[in-house]
Amino acid sequence: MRSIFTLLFVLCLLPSGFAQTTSIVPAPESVKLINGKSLKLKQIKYFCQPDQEYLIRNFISELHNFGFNLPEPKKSNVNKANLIFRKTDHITGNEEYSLIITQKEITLEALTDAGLFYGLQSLVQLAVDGTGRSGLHLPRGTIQDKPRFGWRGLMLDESRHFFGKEKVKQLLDWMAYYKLNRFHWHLTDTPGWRLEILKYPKLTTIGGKGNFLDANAPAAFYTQKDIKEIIQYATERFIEVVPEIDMPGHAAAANRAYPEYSGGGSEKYPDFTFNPGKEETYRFLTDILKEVAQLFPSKYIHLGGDEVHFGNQQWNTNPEVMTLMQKLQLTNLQDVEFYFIRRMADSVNKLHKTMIGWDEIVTAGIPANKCIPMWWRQDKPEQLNLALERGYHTILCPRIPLYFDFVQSNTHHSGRYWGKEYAPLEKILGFQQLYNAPLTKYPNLIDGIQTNIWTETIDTNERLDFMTFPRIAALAEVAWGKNPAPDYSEFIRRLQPSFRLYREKRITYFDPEHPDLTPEVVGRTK
Ligand code: TNX
Repeated sequence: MRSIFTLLFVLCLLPSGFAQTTSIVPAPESVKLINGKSLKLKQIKYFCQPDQEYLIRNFISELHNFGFNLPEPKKSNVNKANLIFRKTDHITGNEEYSLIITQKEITLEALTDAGLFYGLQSLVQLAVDGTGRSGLHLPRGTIQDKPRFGWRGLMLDESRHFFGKEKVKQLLDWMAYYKLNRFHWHLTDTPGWRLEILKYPKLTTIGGKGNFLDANAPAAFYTQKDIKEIIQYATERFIEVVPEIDMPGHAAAANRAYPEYSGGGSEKYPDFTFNPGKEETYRFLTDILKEVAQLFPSKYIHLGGDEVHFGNQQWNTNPEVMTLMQKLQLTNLQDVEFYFIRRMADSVNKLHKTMIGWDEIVTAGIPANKCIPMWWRQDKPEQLNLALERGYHTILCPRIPLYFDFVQSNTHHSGRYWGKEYAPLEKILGFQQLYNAPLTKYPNLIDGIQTNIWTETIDTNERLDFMTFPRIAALAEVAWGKNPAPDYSEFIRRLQPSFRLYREKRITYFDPEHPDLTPEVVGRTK
């Protein structure tokens, strides 16, 4: 029945001709618009199941947030409604939706609430691009849409600098606007431990002090209550929050609080590691992970595992590590590192979660179904190949072009370069070309892509904005969209409504078309 209606509808469209494009970012899979009169709504009259009314409420509050003037939405019967939700199993993808806008009403169909949510996000974007803010002006037509990748992530490092709840919520709002769905939260590292652990309060009272630029900054961290609030906020936006507790390296903040578990460091990175030779270390860390597992509903816990060689030299002379090596016949420090990681992966498993780690873990000997590596070292393609050959589901977050602490224009001086390489918008849009070989050879193992926003050089909200916007939109374009080569100037055209919103919301974004109008927001250095 439905397909006959769809067919009739499509036939009706034909004579009037199509305008194919909207400004939606990321670009939907298929858009067919009809020229001519748009749909104008002064008030939303909705028809949906009671357990989906929250979606309408959130939709309206998002529109209010963007300055739309709309009265309270009204529940109606299906004949009088102008916004109709239908859950249907004709649609099979978890995040897929179909949107039909006629002269009278909007019909939104999806299999899941997530799909309905993404359909509403597209509506918000259409409204933002329409005329005025009193009521909604929407073009007529149909949109069929589903994401390319299931994992569309953004990582924020709040150890180097702490931004706090309000900024995180704002980032989550924008993630939702662009249909990103994983917030990876880097909560522990050398400058500060940012997550309250009830069993070990010194982690935050002592470990929470300081940041990358100022070791004496007052303690800044999230209480467990704050964390629950953020998770709730993210969940309403269909974003999963994945915590990272970095180990055995990047552990100096924890070691300041509980030196008894420190495995030492190097001259440049003092107290960088936990002590892998001590049973008590595993108990300590497992206790921490128990609280983390209870607090975060995500089925993943990220254990880091990166750059251990920066500061594990003291393991060589540590009697406990030497005893461990003898007992287990481990021949070098990397064996010790991997032993540590396997044990902690087991701990995560016993908590009924799956471990994620940086790409160093690929050779640690963890079974393929028990962890997910994130490939970040673009200069080590062999590490990605190993991961895929060994059957690991993998997430791609190569520094070039997905590290937003790298500059986005070669006129910029604050932030990282890799030799002469950096991370401009065009490179992000060209992600498929850059990594075509693994993407085409292992489409079923690459679960998605993500940006990592490391914050050694990002010390203010303004600079965080400057490094994030509009690159976040380009990330979404390649994470959700199926076009293997989005056209740069067409993308810039589609970004115009975003730029308008950024200005209204006082986001200090970088305008790649007018670099002279947006002077570099620089970070302080040590
Ligand atoms: C490498 S990416 C790191 C981080 C730094 C980042 C700066 C990774 C797993 N480790 O600790 O913040 O480079 O770009």
